Amino acid sequence: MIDFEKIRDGLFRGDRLSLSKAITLIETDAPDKFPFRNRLMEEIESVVRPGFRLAVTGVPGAGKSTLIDRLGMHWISEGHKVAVLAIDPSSSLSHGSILGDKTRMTELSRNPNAFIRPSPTRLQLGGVASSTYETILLCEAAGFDRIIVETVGVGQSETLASSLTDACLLLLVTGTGDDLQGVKKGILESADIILVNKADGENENRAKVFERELKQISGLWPTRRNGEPAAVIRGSSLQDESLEAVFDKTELYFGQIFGNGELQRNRLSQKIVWMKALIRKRLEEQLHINPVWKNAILQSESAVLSGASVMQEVDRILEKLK
Ligand SMILES: Nc1nc2c(ncn2[C@@H]2O[C@H](COP(=O)(O)OP(=O)(O)OP(=O)(O)O)[C@@H](O)[C@H]2O)c(=O)[nH]1
Ligand SMILES: [Mg+2]
Repeated sequence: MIDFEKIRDGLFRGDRLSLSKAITLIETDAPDKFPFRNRLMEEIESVVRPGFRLAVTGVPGAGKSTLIDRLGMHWISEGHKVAVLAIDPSSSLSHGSILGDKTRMTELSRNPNAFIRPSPTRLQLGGVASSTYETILLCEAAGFDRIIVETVGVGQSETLASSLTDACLLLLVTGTGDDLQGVKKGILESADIILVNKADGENENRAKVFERELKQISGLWPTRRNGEPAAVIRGSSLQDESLEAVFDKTELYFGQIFGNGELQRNRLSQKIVWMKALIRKRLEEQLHINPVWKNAILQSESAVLSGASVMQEVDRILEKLK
């Protein structure tokens, strides 16, 4: 049985175990827990806490987790509380939490002001979007004011990342197919800050060239929410001082979009995305739990097995639901 009050009160106190339980609750697929899940989100929805949400994206192995470890520790040193969520659209195919297994956030994972949650494994991409959005709200309600979403930069995940966060930091690495021909245009153009990462050792010179090339073309892309082209920088997680530029640019970007109202506007449109995702999710759930719908579908199943038209049965069911 769920001790709802205990989870909720613990969450508002900033207790990490309660936060974990709350996230597990919103990811539940057990119908008897749906009323608790819905009540929790109703109570959380109106809680507005100041904070920033950053997506960190890049191909597998680009150095996302390593960088997040450094960035997270930097933010904590400035007095913030940091939550890191991983979403991995490919894991819904392999049914494994790829990012979760490989987390390289050794310092952050030991820090009491950090909370790290690997990607949900069972959910489909659509479900991942709404549950990650809800997880962000839960983390903020628990007092985490800097949220980082780590996501692999393939296919749909950039759109997903921008529908969940305020800014997108893209990591590129030379010599891994991440040259100007190799990176998809859409991925480049959806980034607010581009970091040419692993600019160290043998890679250093190539990274400099790549940074220059990116700077030359970034002015041709649509401007970002701060009214400027994407910022292009280079750095290495092995050299702390080179990450100052990442820290500064991120802070600057947050300040700019907060100041010009774009952050607030973007969050409002995210609410609409969330609402639509929830409508789809709740309708789908109703198909499985509402006795009237379940029966109607069962009846149509046997009708089709006895030769009735699928199209007519679907129309008949939808008619009933009007
Ligand atoms: N030389 C160098 N290696 C780095 C740097 N950052 C990360 N690495 C190494 O690159 C490898 C991958 O780093 P991760 O941080 O796990 O990369 P990731 O992007 O989170 O990988 P996935 O979660 O699997 O997508 C590790 O062996 C890191 O030690 C860097 O700045 N320079
Ligand atoms: Mg990682």
